[in-house]
Amino acid sequence: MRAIIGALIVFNMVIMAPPVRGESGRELWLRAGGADPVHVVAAGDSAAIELARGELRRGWRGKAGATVTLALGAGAEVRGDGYRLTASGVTANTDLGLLYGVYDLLRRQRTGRPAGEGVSNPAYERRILNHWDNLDGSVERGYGGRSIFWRGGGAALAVTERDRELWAEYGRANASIGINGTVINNVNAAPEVLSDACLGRVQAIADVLRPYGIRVYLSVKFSSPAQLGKLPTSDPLDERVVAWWRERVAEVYRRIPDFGGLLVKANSEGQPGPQDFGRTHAEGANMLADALAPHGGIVMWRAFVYNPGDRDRARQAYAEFMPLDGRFRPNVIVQVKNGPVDFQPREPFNPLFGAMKKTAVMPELQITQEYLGHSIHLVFLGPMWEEFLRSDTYGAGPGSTVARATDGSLFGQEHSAIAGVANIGLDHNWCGHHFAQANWYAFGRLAWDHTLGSREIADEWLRLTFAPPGGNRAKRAQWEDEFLGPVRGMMLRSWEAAIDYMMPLGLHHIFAGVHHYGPGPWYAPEGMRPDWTPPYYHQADAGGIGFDRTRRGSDAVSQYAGPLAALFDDPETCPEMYLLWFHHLPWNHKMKSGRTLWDEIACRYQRGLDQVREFQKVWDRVEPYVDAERFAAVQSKLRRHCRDAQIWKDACLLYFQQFSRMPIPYELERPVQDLEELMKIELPWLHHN
Ligand code: GCW
Repeated sequence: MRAIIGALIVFNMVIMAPPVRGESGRELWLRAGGADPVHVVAAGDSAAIELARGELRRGWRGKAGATVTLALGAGAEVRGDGYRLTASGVTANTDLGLLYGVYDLLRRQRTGRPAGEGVSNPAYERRILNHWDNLDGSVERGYGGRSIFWRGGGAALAVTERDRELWAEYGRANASIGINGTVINNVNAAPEVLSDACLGRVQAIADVLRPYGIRVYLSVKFSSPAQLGKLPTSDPLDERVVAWWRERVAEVYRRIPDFGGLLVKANSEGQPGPQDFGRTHAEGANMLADALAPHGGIVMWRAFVYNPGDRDRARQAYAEFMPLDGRFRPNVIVQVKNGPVDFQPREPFNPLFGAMKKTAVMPELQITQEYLGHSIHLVFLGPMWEEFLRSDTYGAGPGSTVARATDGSLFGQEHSAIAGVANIGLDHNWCGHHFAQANWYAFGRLAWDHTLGSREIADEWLRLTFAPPGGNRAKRAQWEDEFLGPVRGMMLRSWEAAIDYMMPLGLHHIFAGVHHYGPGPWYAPEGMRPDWTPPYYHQADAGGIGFDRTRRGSDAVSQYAGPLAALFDDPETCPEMYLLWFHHLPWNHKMKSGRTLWDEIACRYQRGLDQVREFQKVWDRVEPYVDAERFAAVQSKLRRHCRDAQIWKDACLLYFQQFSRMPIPYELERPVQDLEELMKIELPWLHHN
């Protein structure tokens, strides 16, 4: 009897409640699992078409035995690598367009959306990842492991089979979301990247990525002619320098005929640049552009410039670049970070957007969470990018959103592009945090279609990444109610939550140290550049808090188009989310809520922390719907996330209270830590001990 019961129990466990298969996250949003037979009729057999065929066979979930036609000749309505979904399959004007169409078709099947008919065109011509990967394999601001491209010089430059497999996996993931370019080395570039030895590896990477429609680009150091070429100068107007760049560029194209171009960080944070020789950014960029033009390459020239000693860092990119508008070659794109300071949790858009009308300008977003909790905090960046892309610059009147000012539709630039600083490394799940994959995904989707909403993107990503395979309609509905809804809600609130517990109401750059993770509004070591220390940004004193960028202050507001300048200049009309970005206000300033500024700040910190605690509950409740491996990984990250949000709240409130001298509103939780202790904590290193 006992044996029978025992057998029944075992039987039950195996048949009735199979343990949810562990998933490592390696497959990203492209998880395998179940395909129906399909016939593919295709126009040719190029590499992209072969990939498209393979994807259909591997993932078809439409009518079993259906025939899918992939055909060229989609007409003028389809632009670039866009495509049209039809009742019988996909049409496009390029092979790559067919591949993109197939990914869309399969995504629709997997997310339960109708197959749909209609045209989809890319918003930006170039949709590029920027890897801040150093040649030694480390990754600047990387939290997902070491570089997938580099591991050192010399013998370590040799390409292995494993490298090729990895790059192909990477290529496929990117192609599936429409990314078509990658800058494979850090903008803080080593001159050696242009050496023959390194170019061999670059060539191998380009060869692997080509079938996926991904072009390779390189970051270069402006002083390369002197450092690598041993010339006496790197002056962009010196003939020897011009000839040196021409030769190196020609060598790159000899190896990689479809090479994309160069990315340059010049005269920024100590990097060399044309100004070292009394030349302008335009003269420097144009010299490189002329070397690239015969080969069809472009220059992406970064506008991330600021000098120590300047009164307001936020004004500098505009001040330096606006006078150069119209002076750049058509194959130069000025690459501008979304905000005027530096990828802070929230910034207003950089005023160069919409203002530079005679120059191609491309947004640079940061996918890696340098200032948003590294790979520890769960922060979905879709809402931030949505807010940014939809911001109205008024550059050509109302409706001149950042998206339209950069995609070529408003100012008709020859090239359009968007870049995202990658969060990818050798970690098994690529990004360190399972939910950080959603940010890679969201970047690709928005680069293709900047009208997508972050809710739609989160929904899609969750379905692709977490939906259990198969299941009947009722099971699926249950999954949608109990997993999808709550987790999507958590994702959509996560960015605002992070702003609240880190830097609410327009506060920015109050991190301790150079790791940009933990709080440090007090941080100001002797001798450090003031614009690298938080007190420069928050300006807290007995009289109040915030950076005065009004007309009476640094006047950064005047860099925005008329209606916005007026809006931002007045604390009564300035959106509260940017209040302390633009204004220095007394602690008892009356907020829209009726609270004083101090009370409002305190409430925001509390609200942010409360949200993260709520996220822990949301996640614990969905345990039955997630495989054990990913469940545990996210649960443990949330625990640290919560602990550190508490540290943020306590540290900032106790520190600012020294100036406000006002009580923390009595209905809020009291701090649970001492400021003195908090000032000694070194996050995130605490976690690594
Ligand atoms: O955000 C800052 C980072 C630097 C980075 C720099 C840049 C690559 O702290 O690590 O350097 O911006 O964007 O150039």
